[in-house]
Amino acid sequence: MTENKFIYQALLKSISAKEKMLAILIDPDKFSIEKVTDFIAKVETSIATHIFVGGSTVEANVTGYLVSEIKKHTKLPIILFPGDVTQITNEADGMLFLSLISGRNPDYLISKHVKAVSKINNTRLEVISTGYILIENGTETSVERVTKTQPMCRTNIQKIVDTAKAGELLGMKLMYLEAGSGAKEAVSSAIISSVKQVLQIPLIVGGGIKNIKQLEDAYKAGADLVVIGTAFEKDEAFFEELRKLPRVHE
Ligand code: 1GP
Repeated sequence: MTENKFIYQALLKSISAKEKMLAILIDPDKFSIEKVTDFIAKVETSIATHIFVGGSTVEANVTGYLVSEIKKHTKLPIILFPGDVTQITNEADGMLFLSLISGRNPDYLISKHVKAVSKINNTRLEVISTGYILIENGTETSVERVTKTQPMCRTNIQKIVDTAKAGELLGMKLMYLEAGSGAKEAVSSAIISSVKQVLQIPLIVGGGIKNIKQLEDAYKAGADLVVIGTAFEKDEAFFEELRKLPRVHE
């Protein structure tokens, strides 16, 4: 395994230039491969800066093929956002090495990571240690079901802040506030801004963001990178709106 830090360095550079980032999440389980060319052409003309690939339940070997097809059509960094060890593939550029620090299931805090090492050793992926915090959104999410963990209470902001800070103190390089795919309520601005105030590391926010207003609100509250998946699966016209947004935010 080689040590490369291009993706992370570029992320830090964008943050210092006050550029906000947007990752389009492609869930191999919900995405039909025939759509790749058209879909990525739209991603390319939007303000998207990254492509994330992953899902809670994905059949083994599907991810590698999908990533290689996506790669034929874009130079954007493709980053794995794996729900499981089976989703790790050398076809991607990087991987979020997620530890579900909102939960107390040792499998998702460390066990799966140990199992992943032999696979990662055979890749050139840039592996980025990421604290993953699931926040309640009004309905049960697949992350909850699959990981058998409770999300954090959205009104206990201090606990969410302390959890994020604990992750940073443990050496995590990114923090991801997650409301869950298709969430009814996205992570609130109050949570985002409170967490942002205590963190030095970049902040990712995702789950339930469906329109420009919510995207702008997340950026204003302090999200450095926003992840959107479901809104594009449902309505690719959303890409059109994204062409109008400026990349630089004060
Ligand atoms: C899910 O945060 C991501 O893990 C994106 O959520 O699908 O609701 O955009 P959506």
